[in-house]
Amino acid sequence: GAACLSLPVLYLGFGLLGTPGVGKSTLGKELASRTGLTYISVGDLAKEEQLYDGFDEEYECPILDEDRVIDELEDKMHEGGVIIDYHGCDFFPEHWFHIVFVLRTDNSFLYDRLESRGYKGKKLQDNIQCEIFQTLYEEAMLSYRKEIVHQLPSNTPEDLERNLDQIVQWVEQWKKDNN
Ligand code: DAT
Repeated sequence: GAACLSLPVLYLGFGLLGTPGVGKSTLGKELASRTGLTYISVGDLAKEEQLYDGFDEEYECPILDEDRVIDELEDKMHEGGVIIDYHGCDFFPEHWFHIVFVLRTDNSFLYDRLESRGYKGKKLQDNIQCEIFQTLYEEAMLSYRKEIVHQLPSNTPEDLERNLDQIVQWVEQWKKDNN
């Protein structure tokens, strides 16, 4: 298949984190197509495989069954070459990731993106607060060695292009150093 055209990417695990709406799936999918890495959205996976354990009445959403998510992903993470997209990370095993990027978006941009996604009321406010308080950046800094956690601005299409260029370059270097 097409994957044979690129060098195998040994054991590279890659975390793409941040508040909903910051641009994880946009960046992750484009990165996958430029690097040959596999993009996995934990949210989508949970939906497809129904990896849930109960229902959160306050937020009106199913509660992720973290143990089953880990079971489901463990083999893929050991094969490597995977980009994992999720907002949180405190339940992922530390050895999964060689590098973690936390995307950051200014309030005004994020507000518009979440509103046009249909978020309103408490859900909208809580997600904006999550970004203001840099909750997910701090979670990443507590969950992984600080040296592997990087913040990237994700406000504009120019940011997206710059982030793509920078990460593609990093991945290319990683392949050279590790194969
Ligand atoms: P996430 O996966 O983090 O929830 P997304 O990739 O679905 O976010 O992006 C949310 C919306 O914002 C979507 O309409 C695309 C847009 N977007 C993403 N990154 C952007 C950027 N750097 N500049 C402008 N818009 C962006």
